[in-house]
Amino acid sequence: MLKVASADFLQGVVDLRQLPKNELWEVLFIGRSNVGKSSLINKMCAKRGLARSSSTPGKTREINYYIINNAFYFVDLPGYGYAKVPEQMRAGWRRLIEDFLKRGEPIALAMQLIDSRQEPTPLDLMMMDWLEYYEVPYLLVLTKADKLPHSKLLKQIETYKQQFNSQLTDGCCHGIVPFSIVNGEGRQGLLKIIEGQLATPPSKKKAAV
Ligand SMILES: Nc1nc2c(ncn2[C@@H]2O[C@H](COP(=O)(O)OP(=O)(O)OP(=O)(O)O)[C@@H](O)[C@H]2O)c(=O)[nH]1
Ligand SMILES: [Mg+2]
Repeated sequence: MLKVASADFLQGVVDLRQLPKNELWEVLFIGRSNVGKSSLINKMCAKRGLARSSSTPGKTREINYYIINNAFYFVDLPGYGYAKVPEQMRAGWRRLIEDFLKRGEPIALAMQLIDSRQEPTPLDLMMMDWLEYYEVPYLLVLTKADKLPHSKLLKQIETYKQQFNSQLTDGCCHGIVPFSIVNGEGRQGLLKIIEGQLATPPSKKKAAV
């Protein structure tokens, strides 16, 4: 089982020219503001305060790189969908994220986070379309699983499985996993999947068209 022995903040990136130059494998965390990206990273690393989390949506504005075990990166992407963000910033976000995915750098896995109590938003669906288009292997992670009774959570997973059946069978979606920072649900499973992806990494993506 993959063990997170060390996890350190490396850098925050607002411009792709600032990206780290060494090509280590990346594990990405993607999702709307407040969905729990930074909290999930902290839980995975068992290191409170590593990634800044807060109840103020839109806190993480940069692409934040964390180096894990001196071997691979966790990458916290800026959240989207925060209503108070001006249109100009939204356009900036789109460009940054799409250019980021186009780079052709080695992405071992992306975690697309969605609140377990909610349906995917149009921006979540757009994000998944991008992941499919750029052939990035990804997981749907249903966050804040502790906020749903177990039976409702199972039902929700089933609904998601049906909605994304084609992505699961013919696309790049590797699974749907519930997660909670409160009771630790999903942590071991995610570590196992990350370990598998790092052991047999997907072939490097073709250069962007
Ligand atoms: N109950 C519960 N609360 C959670 C869980 N994960 C995150 N939260 C809470 O949700 C809020 C937002 O979490 P963040 O990790 O800051 O969310 P984020 O996706 O990084 O947000 P941005 O940086 O704004 O994009 C915080 O108040 C967290 O404590 C969870 O599994 N269960
Ligand atoms: Mg954050």
